[in-house]
Amino acid sequence: ANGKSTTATWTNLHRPIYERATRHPFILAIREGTVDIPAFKRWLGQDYIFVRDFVPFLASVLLKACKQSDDPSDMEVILGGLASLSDELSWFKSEASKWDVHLYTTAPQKANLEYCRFLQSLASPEVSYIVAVTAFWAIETVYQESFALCLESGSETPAELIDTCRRWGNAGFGQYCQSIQGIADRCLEKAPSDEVKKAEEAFLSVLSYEINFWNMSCGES
Ligand code: HMH
Repeated sequence: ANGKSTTATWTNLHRPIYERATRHPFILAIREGTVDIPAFKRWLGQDYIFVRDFVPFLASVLLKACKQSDDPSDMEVILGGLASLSDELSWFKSEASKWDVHLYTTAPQKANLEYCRFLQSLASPEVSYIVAVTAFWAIETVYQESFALCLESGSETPAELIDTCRRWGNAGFGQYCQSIQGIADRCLEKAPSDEVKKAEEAFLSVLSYEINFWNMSCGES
């Protein structure tokens, strides 16, 4: 061992793709105050659909934790995350009405459907807790890092987008991501090498789905 956690090692090893996911042109445009508002509205409508599908995924992670985790505090972290999605869905509804985005008539685009299908595949009982919790960590961390960037001093994020950036960029959400990372690293340390390999592949898949999701919001597809 090199003294570094597995997730930290992967983030370094796969730095270029990690940065494409966490410093995407869409996020950089928010940070620079040059974001295209129709693109932001497209992201909002699509992300609501994504978060709705994220609920059963996270429920499946919770179920795996209850059955496979050796640490009872894992369940509490995951349950807290699941519970907060209720408030998040309400937030999407009020934000959408502010921007005049019609959530119920928004159709999921291809990149979103593909990402949601990936989440569904991870929810299968055949997928281990280690793989699922690693994907969960990556999904939340991409948003945390991305939106935290828009709140850093020197950023020129438009006032009407600050609330969105705070939702995922705030310090509490950062702590939550670190808790999930701690869970993933603890599990990965004890996992057989084929499971570690699968978890690394899931991490890379999440990064690539996140990049496609941002591209979709930018209007590339
Ligand atoms: C696409 N990835 C996407 N949407 C989100 N809301 C998150 C991650 C964070 O939960």
